[in-house]
Amino acid sequence: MKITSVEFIKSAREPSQYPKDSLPEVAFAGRSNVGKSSLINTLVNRKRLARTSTTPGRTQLINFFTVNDRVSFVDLPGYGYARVPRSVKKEWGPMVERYLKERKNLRLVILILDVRRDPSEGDLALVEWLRFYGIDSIFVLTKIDKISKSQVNLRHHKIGEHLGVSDDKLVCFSAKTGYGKGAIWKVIERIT
Ligand SMILES: Nc1nc2c(ncn2[C@@H]2O[C@H](COP(=O)(O)OP(=O)(O)O)[C@@H](O)[C@H]2O)c(=O)[nH]1
Ligand SMILES: [Mg+2]
Repeated sequence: MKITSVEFIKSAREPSQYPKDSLPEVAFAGRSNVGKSSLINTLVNRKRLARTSTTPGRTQLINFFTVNDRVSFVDLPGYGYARVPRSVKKEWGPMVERYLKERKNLRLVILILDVRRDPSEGDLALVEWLRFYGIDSIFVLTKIDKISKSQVNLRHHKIGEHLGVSDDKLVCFSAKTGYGKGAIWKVIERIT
């Protein structure tokens, strides 16, 4: 998709604060510091739309963006960062689950994983919710520039098995090289 406009709409904690529009929504989820902001920025060709890594784990709100007045990107709060206060951690689960459960606009969840790491507890909790609520999803294995091609292939296979998802749901990506950007847009375009 050729990007003509990207607009930050608002931050929200609960459904009454979500935008009132009916644009199809793609939500991005992942452990803090996994590269979620970098992925969003790469997809929309912006350097600093979604804030990259200042204090990981601090974004604890749901952030809504509109792309080309045609699709909304939703940046869900990251999880699993040790230095986040307990009160904030406790809020994460209900806030995210409620969004997944109640948001009518939601069409696709993109769960981002570090290609070098095994899925965390938070990742697995999300996978459970996605299955339970029957939400369409794909999994992006990011930071592939950090390991060799043969290692990427091994990890791709291993993570697929761990999550119990088929290969076509796992997309390799690098924010550094842009690899995988086209494949992810293809999936997004299908739902817009
Ligand atoms: N080498 C490499 N570094 C990345 C990639 N994606 C993100 N990073 C780095 O990982 C750190 C966390 O990225 P960020 O996008 O802020 O993660 P977030 O907390 O999930 O939003 C930053 O230092 C990024 O520059 C990638 O594909 N390759
Ligand atoms: Mg971020």
